[in-house]
Amino acid sequence: MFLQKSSSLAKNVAIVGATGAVGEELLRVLERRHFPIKKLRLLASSRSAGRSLSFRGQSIPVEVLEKESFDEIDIAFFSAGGTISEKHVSDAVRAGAVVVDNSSAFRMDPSVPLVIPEINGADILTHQGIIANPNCSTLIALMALYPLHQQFGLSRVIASTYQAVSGIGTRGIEELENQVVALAHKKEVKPDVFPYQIAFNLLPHIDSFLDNGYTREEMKFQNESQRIMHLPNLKASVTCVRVPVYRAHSISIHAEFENPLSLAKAQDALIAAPGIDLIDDPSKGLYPMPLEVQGCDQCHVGRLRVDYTTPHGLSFWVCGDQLLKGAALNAVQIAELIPDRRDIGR
Ligand code: 25A
Repeated sequence: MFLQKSSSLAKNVAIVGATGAVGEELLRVLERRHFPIKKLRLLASSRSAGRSLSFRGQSIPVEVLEKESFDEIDIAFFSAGGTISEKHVSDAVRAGAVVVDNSSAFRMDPSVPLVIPEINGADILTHQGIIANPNCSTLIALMALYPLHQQFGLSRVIASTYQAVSGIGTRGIEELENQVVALAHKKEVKPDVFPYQIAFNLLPHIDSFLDNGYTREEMKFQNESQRIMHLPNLKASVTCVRVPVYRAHSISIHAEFENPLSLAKAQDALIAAPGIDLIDDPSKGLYPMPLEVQGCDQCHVGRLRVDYTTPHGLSFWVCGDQLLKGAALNAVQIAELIPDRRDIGR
């Protein structure tokens, strides 16, 4: 269900991890969507001491994150990773802020809504101080899966992800850049952030391995999809792969549905859905690609075809900018829907 934007009362906003890949993108998204801000506080670790970031033509100093950083803050975006969220989100909530958390720390907490505004925006109304932003590859995949589910009733998903290095922040982007330059100069590379060389390679390993042979990242797809689409029985078997792409994720999806479907109906459902563009004319060489979707708010869907190996199956390919819809844009869209305190009598 789509919620209306909340009123345009100006808010005091904090960004934790403001100097990171998502933090800097948050600043740009807040600026271009004219998010009503009274005071903006930028927070990071002591590594960023002395830095300033530009927002709406002003230079704003970065402060070191402390327990007291959230006094008078209405909305706090957390984009510094799970460990920082686990440690500091409670400080922000205690100070009266509503937290939009980009990490995985609270995503499976039943008291915390996990939200993609185009899919389950109304869940925001149940928040108790924290709203979680979903995993980036799950989020991008669901932008296409959900309108198809509404039309045909989703029952099972098999997917492979092609995840950009930006998914682990600025250090991932720097590592790919450094390795490409080193290899171009015939120098040896030493992996630091990723377990193996990422340049000119593929790593079928994101997050840690579980007893069932899947990685944590792979299980997030099923677990988070169930919560977001309110489909507790949905099954998903996923392989997550890190690829040497800078900032857009791609997902190859085979989806099975309960009801009969046709290609034309599936195309119509995707064309009518918010937040996605159908780019699908292979005869003209038109299909989504991570380089093309970079910098776009919309996710791109294409290579749509009926899966002839199973009844009621569709195969397709989705690309989305991981730092935008996969993180900063979705977080700001959530913040735009948070009711003002006076509206909910806090
Ligand atoms: O735990 P997770 O969920 O796996 O997340 C791990 C990291 O992935 C990024 C983000 O890294 C996060 O820290 N990330 C998380 N979700 C993401 C998503 N959806 C995502 N990236 C993409 N998509 P990042 O480098 O992009 O941003 C880190 C921000 O957090 C601030 N920070 C770190 N520790 C902090 C802290 N803030 C407060 N207290 C702390 N203890 C960090 O600020 C940055 O803003 P900074 O001042 O520490 O960082 C300035 C530069 O230093 C580099 N850096 C970051 N961590 C380290 C580091 N250098 C060396 N060692 C480190 N451990 C960054 O490159 C940054 O530019």
